[in-house]
Amino acid sequence: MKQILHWSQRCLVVCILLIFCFFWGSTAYAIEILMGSEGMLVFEPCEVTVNVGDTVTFRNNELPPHNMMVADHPEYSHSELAFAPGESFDVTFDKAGDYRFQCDPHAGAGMIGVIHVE
Ligand SMILES: [Cu+2]
Repeated sequence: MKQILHWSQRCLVVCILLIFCFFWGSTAYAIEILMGSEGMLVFEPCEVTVNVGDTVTFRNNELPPHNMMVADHPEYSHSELAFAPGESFDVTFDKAGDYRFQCDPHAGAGMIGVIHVE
């Protein structure tokens, strides 16, 4: 019984995060993405829309280390792992497109995202 509660609570948290991702994806304005937010292996928000030339800040939150690798775009990737709390790096997107990215150590846990540059 205790295990069922635990499982359903985890499911609820995941559902809430997915809803947040959906809404933030459509109405992003503050361009900062937290890595490992609220003790979950996620980028938050995990989907943002920015304009060409905008800079996105990736900031360490919890469960480090994290990095940010953009599929097929090493020029936007940050392979170095961030270990320190609050550590951050900036990435400027100078070409339009949809950029899927992941945290290499945690991609298997679902730490992935997408940045739409328009
Ligand atoms: Cu990570």
